[in-house]
Amino acid sequence: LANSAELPFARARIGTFFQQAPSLGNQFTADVTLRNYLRRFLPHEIFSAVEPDLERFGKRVATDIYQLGIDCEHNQPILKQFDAWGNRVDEIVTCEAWKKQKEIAASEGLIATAYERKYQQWSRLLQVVKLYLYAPSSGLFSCPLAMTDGAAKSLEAINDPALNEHAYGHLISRDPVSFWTSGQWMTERRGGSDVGRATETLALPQDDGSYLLHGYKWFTSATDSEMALTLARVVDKDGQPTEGSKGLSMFYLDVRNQDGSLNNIQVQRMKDKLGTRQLPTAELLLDGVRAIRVSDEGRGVAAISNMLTITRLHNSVSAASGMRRITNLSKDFSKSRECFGKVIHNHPIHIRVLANMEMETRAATLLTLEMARLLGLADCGMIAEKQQNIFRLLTPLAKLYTAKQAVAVASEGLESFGGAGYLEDTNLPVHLRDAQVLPIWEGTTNILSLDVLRALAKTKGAALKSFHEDVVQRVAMATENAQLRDSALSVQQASNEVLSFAANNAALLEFAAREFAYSLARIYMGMLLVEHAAWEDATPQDVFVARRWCEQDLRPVITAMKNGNFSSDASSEQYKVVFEGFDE
Ligand code: UCC
Ligand code: FAD
Repeated sequence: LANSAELPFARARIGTFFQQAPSLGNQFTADVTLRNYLRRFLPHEIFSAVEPDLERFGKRVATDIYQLGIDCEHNQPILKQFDAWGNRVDEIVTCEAWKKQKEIAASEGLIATAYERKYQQWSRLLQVVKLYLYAPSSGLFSCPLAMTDGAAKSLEAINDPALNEHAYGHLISRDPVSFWTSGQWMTERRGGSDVGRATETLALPQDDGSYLLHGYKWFTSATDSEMALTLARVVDKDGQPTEGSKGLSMFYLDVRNQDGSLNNIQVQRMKDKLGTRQLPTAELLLDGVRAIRVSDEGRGVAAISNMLTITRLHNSVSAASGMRRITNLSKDFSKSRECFGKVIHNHPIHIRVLANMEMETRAATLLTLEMARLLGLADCGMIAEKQQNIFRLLTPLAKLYTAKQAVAVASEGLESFGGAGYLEDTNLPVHLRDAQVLPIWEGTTNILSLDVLRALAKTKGAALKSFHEDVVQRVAMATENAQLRDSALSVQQASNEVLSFAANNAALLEFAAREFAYSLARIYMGMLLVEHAAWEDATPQDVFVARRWCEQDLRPVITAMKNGNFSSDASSEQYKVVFEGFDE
């Protein structure tokens, strides 16, 4: 090059090559699994009626709402504790994008859709589909929506005329001005898992039938909400509370008084979190908060479990849709980035990575949609006892398993971008930081594994029996299909093995609870994938995914259940492994 102006680094200084940022297409039309699930289950006229709205929304979540979500991450909430004159104000300052998300949530009917029941038992599924499209672009506004939905479901069940008028109508409103969100304040300093022992908050009865709450709530997310449901211990006439779970009752409270001042709540500080930084999470001192008891005395845990059922479903929605989002971004990037003379989607091992992400996403999506379908039946009083048992069992299974998948897929997704996946200004690391909360809040993996055992105990084993019958029956048709026969049989076999493990090892189930829960989750997902692949309009890819899942993901189940490493000896051996040399 004779002329220095022609040298690539002379003028541009940094060279001429730039990477192409990944872009998002319509998140509804591109999602074959989601669309086909709806086509498979929804009555044709309902699918036709809702499809245009879902297509429109699928575009929005990839454009204006996506941008708002990014803005929420860049403009995180802060706590303004004092005004310029020294007055304690405890104002949680949120950004415009966060406020806009609230308006969108109302006008898009993200809560209302489930409660208006315009499409009867399908209404819940349609709500969940919109939430699924929305969550990854929501800037974590999905969190207040989860709790709002849980509160709406609880208040709907309580059906108190005064509360219906005062609060329920706001929770299910489509009017952005009147729409409220709710908090769910359970966790205290002494522990978030063992709520029964940890809750110190006292409820002092008042002459008018209300209560004043005194306590300290250690984690409260979406603290900018208008209302909350919480737990506290009613003190008796001698001023004594009842200890343990049976002393807890559930309370409704307004966060603010009518004049806008806080309802004797002090926001002590904001949590400094790894992720979910878009979302205000605070510690609250309750210093005489006026509240209404909305459960029978001592039935607080049972009452708030109805809320947990909904928020745990939302957790699965966020997990599945988070996987969908990072997978879509990774796919797009794989079509532009070149390495070793090829665009990376042409490297077989890279396509295998993407295929694994896609398969995990499909399995999580089917399980989540299935949960929504069952909940829709329950909402409308149409659920059979057997399905109710299955739903009870699937709630912890879906939450715990999809949350773990979401972390793994987000991590793989970041790696698929190489170094760019680690850079904050690509807006990619947030996927991993936000995914990591999914196995922690709404019950950790251990707690939910134990909840699976609770569900079995509560139904005297009927839940597991119903689960097994459902699995066996729903893949039965696929045993007639040459391509799916082996997969169907291996799902049935895995279910048999797990059932027999449970029957023969009752004393060891607590130690084995995680493997037991993972096994059940993988079996149910395997069944759903096989059933989906056996559908008349299934694609060859559906068949491939079902077969791959049954070949690879069921095998560890059978091995773990068969090799009997859950004896009490194994437990004490593992204790020794953990603490070898540690205490010296
Ligand atoms: O983390 C939180 C909010 C985060 C932000 C929102 C995110 C939403 C996701 C959105 C994604 C973007 S709120 C805090 C969440 N905290 C938890 O999940 C608590 C975890 N701990 C547990 O789940 C424990 O298992 C406890 C607290 C339920 C255990 O309490 P107990 O008192 O030891 O439980 P018991 O004695 O076994 O059960 C008491 C009653 C029983 O009813 P009866 O007396 O009729 O037999 C149980 O059957 O409660 C019933 N029960 C349940 N019912 C207990 N768990 C359940 C359940 N899961 N479903 C139905
Ligand atoms: P612990 O209960 O102390 O658990 C510690 C470890 O012990 C865990 O790994 C757990 O699995 C294990 N463990 C406990 N018991 C057992 C057992 N019996 N067997 C085996 N293992 C066990 N809470 C709210 O109420 N409202 C909110 O809005 C809210 N928002 C949150 C937001 C964020 C970002 C986070 C991170 C948390 C939030 N939480 C909220 C709290 C959350 O629900 C709790 O952190 C969670 O339930 C765990 O409680 P903990 O932190 O006290 O852990």
